[in-house]
Amino acid sequence: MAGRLFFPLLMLLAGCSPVWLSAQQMPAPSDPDATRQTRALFANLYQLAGQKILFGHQDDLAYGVYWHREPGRSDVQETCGAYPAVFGWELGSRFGPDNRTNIDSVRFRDLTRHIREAYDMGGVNTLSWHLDNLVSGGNAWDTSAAVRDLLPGGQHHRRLTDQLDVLAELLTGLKTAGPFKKPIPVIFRPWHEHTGHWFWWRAKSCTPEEYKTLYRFTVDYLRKEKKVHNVLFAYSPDAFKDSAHYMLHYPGDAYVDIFGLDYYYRPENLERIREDLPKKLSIVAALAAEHGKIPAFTETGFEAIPHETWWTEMLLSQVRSARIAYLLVWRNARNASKPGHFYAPYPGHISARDFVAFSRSEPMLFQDKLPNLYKKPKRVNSGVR
Ligand code: BMA
Repeated sequence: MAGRLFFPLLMLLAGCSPVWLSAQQMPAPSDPDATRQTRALFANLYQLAGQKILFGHQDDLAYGVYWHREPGRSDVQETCGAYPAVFGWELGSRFGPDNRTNIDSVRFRDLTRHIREAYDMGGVNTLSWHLDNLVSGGNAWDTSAAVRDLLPGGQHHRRLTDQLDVLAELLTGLKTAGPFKKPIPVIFRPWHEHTGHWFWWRAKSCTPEEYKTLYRFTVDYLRKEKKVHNVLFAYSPDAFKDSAHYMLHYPGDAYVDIFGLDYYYRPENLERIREDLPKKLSIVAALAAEHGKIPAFTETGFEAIPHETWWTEMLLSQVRSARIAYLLVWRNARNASKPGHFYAPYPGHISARDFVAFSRSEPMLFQDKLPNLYKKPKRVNSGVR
């Protein structure tokens, strides 16, 4: 007991105050029925934010710039010797009886296998959803109005529940190997980047109330109708002006676990992002703290990484003091399918050496050094570095 009090006291005096939280004070997932491992994942990510930053990569195990479907391969691992700690996967474009692959040609059966592999490695899985415009029949980038018609009472509501039915099956089917077959926890990030102008659920194509209803309906349907309890939900706007703008479409504390941000580096924004990114991440972290949620940099990257030292001199220097649990860079599309569309290096790439330094830098955490994220932490601090 004396030791437990002494250490925090010492840290306080040293000016770096990890405030230990009791079980009652510890924020919990938004789902009161979340599985034990999902609760543990929430607690661990909550506590890690501000101490370490987990590195994530979209589709890491499925393909790389120069390979496709080769077990054990990963551009990240082959470049720096460690797999990512967070694995992003995509669900779009639309589930259907004849559709066995997602929008990026990953077979659903491979996707669920990779989720299991990532879990077995101790990693975190996060799912994005570039769902087709279910009203027009176009893809996710068809911005014609659709949200209202898909809500309860809307003329195409059924099209949404049909998709959610398949998604629920996929989510409840994610089970650990071995005799106990426990549900594998995942982060689900629906209706992302709504402050951008490119998806049909964008701010311009529906009202804030309609967006919130869409988000809440998605969560409620999965939880209440389909008994899905292995999911943490992420809210991830793209660019935003200020806290009020960030919160304008927020569905509420009962629906969200992770406060995210999607923000990319582009040749034309390098000057602006230098100051803007730390500011935005600190707003996200402050709001997350206020609401007892996990702050994260849910999508980022610099397409083709055209600067040799981008990882340490730009990305790391701009996130190093941010309180975020993880950051995720986007996919490494195969050169044969979409040349130049990659966000992590591969061996021989001009930024490979710098990526190694980044991977070994103090705040970054890759799969090889992960603590057990699926076991309740013994004691939880507030995540102050
Ligand atoms: C986009 C691009 C597309 C891809 C989509 C969904 O950012 O990478 O090529 O189909 O994400 O993963």
